Amino acid sequence: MTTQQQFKSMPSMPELAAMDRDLTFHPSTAADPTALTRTQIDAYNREGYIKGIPIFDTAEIIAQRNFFDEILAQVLRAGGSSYSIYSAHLKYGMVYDTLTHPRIVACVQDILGPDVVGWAGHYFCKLPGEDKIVDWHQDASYWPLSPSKTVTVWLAIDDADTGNGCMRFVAGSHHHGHLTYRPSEAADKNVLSQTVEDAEQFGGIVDVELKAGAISLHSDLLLHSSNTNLSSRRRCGLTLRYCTPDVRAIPGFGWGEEGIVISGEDRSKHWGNPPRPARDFVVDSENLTEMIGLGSKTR
Ligand SMILES: O=C(O)CCC(=O)C(=O)O
Repeated sequence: MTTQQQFKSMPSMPELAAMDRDLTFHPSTAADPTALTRTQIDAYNREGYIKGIPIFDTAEIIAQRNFFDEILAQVLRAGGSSYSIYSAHLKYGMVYDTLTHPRIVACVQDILGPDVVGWAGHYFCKLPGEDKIVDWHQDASYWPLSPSKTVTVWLAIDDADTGNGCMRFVAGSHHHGHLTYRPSEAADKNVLSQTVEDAEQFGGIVDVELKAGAISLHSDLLLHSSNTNLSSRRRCGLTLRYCTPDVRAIPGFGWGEEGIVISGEDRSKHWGNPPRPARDFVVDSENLTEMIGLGSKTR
């Protein structure tokens, strides 16, 4: 990766509104699951999520955490925010390896089928005592992708619970299509930019407490959020995003270029399939500012 490396940009709200996107839920039709149970897949289709799947053992998640501690320290030293480490699968070999990790991909294949593109790795790290929230939103609402078939794996780097701002899901809300939102205001203290009001009208709210090393999976149409972290403990999650190769990235924002064909085939060669980055801990200071997207709102 050179200093000329460009990462994807976020479409504005008017640009998103002008896009012709299919934002309806596409249930999993995968047959013969190997990692998940049929009951879990049925729950994903019905509720829009699955939670509490152990992936990494203690030694493995400590290695993940040590790695993240290092890059977070670099980013904070450079003036970045703990939410600004996005497109991380293109920046760090460790994140590429996590995105393509067989135990995680097996769960994703049980939902999406054998052809899988991994298109993002983004850390959402709530520092201790932080008053920011992630307001109620649907991921697909932000993304220049159609149809809405992305599954997010949220990997707990730290233990996540109601005390430090774990994820919250509205069960079944993915069946309501694209929900109306308003632009968030400064008073909302939202890390992102969209706010869906009165989330509870779309279903029951579920706190997604996870032990470090475990994952949840959620549909890109599921309404979700997370509260402040007023505890003295950090809460970091690595979001890994996956879709089937028939999903199209609307041109002009660099999203198609970032997708890795992890398994099966991308017959139309729509996705860029970039190579594994060599870099791990050492980030040269010249391009750190660009890598962490200082000043730009990320998603
Ligand atoms: O980690 C969080 O608090 C929010 C993550 C999120 O919004 C997502 O995974 O789509």
